[in-house]
Amino acid sequence: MTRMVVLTGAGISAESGVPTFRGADGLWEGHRVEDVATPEAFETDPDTVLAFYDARRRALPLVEPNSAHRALARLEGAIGDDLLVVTQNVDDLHERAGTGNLVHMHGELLRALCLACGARPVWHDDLIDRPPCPACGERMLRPDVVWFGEMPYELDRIEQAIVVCDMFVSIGTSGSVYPAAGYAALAAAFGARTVELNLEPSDAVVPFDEVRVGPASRHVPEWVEERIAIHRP
Ligand code: BV8
Repeated sequence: MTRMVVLTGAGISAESGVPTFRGADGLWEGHRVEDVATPEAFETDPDTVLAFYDARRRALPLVEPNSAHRALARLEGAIGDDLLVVTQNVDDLHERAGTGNLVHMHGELLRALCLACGARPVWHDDLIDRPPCPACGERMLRPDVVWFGEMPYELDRIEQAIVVCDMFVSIGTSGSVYPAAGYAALAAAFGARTVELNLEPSDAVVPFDEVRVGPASRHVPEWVEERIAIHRP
């Protein structure tokens, strides 16, 4: 069986209506990334940061998974534990499409992180009013999202899957943020075939073996159907 790791970025959610980080104006919903996605920003201006994430969390129920998310869930249905999806996205569209083997390496909009006790409760409401932590009662909750300069989640699990995979597929990411941006080169170094499905080719350090340029809603279902046909007994 072909063991696969799929890395997704903001581009897979773009057609669901979730803005990517590097939109036309290079801003992220009117903000510079440094002003809303760093511990320093949270330290100096917590209300701006909390309001930014509250707005994104509130927008989530208004968007739906698209055909690319659903295709990856179908692929997991076909090959099970031979597929691991690693997402840089903090939305819940992979889960809502049915993907189960999933790592949110940059955290989740629908979780909070308590700075007093470390609890990571599922969280759907605003944080701007400093609600109490369900575990300890302290009013020190922040978004459970990995900011720049912070350690991403489950790096060992991700790297262990990459070094043994036969195929690494990068979908909808500019490959601009590390350590995720180094994963295709790591997979290639361990002999995997690397594939990129992206609206435009990313400037990868190590070129992908195969690149399909265009929207995820077209390329991901096509590629998944090809993979399922190969696996069909
Ligand atoms: C860390 C959560 C210590 C926030 C995000 C070397 C090694 C390690 C670290 C570094 C390093 N060099 C520099 C660093 C530091 C830094 C970094 O990489 N900086 C960059 C700017 C150079 N990295 C960190 O701080 C990370 N932590 O380093 O810890 C460490 C040290 C050593 C080893 C391990 C750890 C933490 C970074 C996490 C920051 N948090 N997100 C939130 O969401 O609110 S980052 C955020 O931007 C995303 O999660 C993603 O990771 C990143 C890039 O976004 P993309 O998903 O790629 O989206 P983007 O808009 O850029 O591109 C969209 C793409 O989709 C485009 O290519 C477009 O063409 C395509 N597209 C658009 N529409 C479609 C489409 N494709 C298909 N179909 C479409 N319809």
